[in-house]
Amino acid sequence: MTPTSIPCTHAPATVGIVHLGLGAFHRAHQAVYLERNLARHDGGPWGIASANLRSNRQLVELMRERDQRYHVAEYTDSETLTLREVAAIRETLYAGPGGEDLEALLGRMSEPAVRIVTLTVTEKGYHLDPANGRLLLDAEPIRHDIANPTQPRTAPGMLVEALARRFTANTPAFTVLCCDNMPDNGQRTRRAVIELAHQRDPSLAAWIADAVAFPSSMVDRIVPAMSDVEFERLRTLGIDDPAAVACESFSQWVIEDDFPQGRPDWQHDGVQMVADVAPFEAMKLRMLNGSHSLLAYLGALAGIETVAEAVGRPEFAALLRGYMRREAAPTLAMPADTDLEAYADSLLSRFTNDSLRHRLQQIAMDGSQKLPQRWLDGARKQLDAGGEIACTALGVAAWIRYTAGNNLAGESHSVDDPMAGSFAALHAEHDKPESLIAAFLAIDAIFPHELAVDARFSSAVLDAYRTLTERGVIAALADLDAPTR
Ligand code: CS2
Repeated sequence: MTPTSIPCTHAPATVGIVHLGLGAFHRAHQAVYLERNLARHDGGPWGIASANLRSNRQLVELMRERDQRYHVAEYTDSETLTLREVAAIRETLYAGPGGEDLEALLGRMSEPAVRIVTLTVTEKGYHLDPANGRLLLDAEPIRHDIANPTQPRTAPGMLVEALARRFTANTPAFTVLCCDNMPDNGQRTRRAVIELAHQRDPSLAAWIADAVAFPSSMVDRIVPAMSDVEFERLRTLGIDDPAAVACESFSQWVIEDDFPQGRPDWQHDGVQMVADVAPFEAMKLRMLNGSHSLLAYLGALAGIETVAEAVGRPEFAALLRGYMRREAAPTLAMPADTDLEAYADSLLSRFTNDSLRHRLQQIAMDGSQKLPQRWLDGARKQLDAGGEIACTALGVAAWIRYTAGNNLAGESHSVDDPMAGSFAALHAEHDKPESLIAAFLAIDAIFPHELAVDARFSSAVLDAYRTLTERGVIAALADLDAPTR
């Protein structure tokens, strides 16, 4: 394989954006768009200061040691690779437990030159009730931030403290750009910040409501967690970079154009700046992420490890085609020029990219936070319209079975979810499928009441659960009416 290399040659940028959540996704997505922007302008005012809030001090240190430069390996397939050097992140900070940089981070967020704060803190980082989007005022980290507003631990707490400082200093507000996979992610972030600010000072909450823009965005790029195998592969290509990230070559970013304090001219860097992100967000969440979660739980129960391995099996590819065509696409209201069939085909082809070794276990994480927007919003729409929900119900059944902590062959896996403890308790308490399914569907932080009490939904989930546990994944997939097979 001969990679195409894109070195970084632009002048250093000054910091105009603070990012919360210095994970692999941020480094392979937003930072790459900014890198293109800085390359076009030979630097400029939109460099990024990027902070980790919960873990991974080591990455912050690695980035510092390497003068904040790292590589992004973009795979089209196992033969085609672009190696890009990125220097858009100008500063890295660690504000997690024992985080010595919290004050430096809040200081940065208070500077007039910082006009945008972007976030990738995952769904659970907002501490919202997944079903209704309200701030969980009783969650321990939020209680901490209410009691210690100037020493916040959560992303909403940091936004509120930084905005409070700007309010007091009469500095114009920054724009908050959420880049996590949630519907109406701008509105959700806004609500979290305003509800938290209200606990502290209603006049601060009123100022935020009035002065701060929270545009929504849809982000898309498959960026698996880095593995030793991938680091080794990059070493054989001459890239010995412990801060490197590998991803697919595809990338998409759709942003609601609402930046009262200005923004980079992203429209020239491949970003779609639009008036309304909602249709794109729903399309991506239900089609791409919804398919991912189907593969994650059904694949894991069948003992499959990666996305490419799963879609390489005809019955899983048929599942995704059937789900996207019959259950996800009918719930979407897209601009006229969107071709959902072509979108579904492109997703299937992206999933077959076996260079990525995208592990199902990674996608299976945090199901409680993901199910509502990936499957349940669509299922409600389908039921209202008299549409099909068989694949979705099978997914829900597989997720419930997955949360027991082992697959159908009895091999154990860890259940990484903020609600894992409650799931384990439900499995211990209910040994009959009827009562187990009823107990799970009664979790109102995940399942909206109308759906939980809809007999068409609950009986489909129960039937699918029985088929899965009595006859296995392949039989359950064969039972789906999948005419496209
Ligand atoms: C995945 C996403 O881990 C997951 O839940 O579905 O991270 C997915 O790879 C990205 O949203 C793709 O843009």
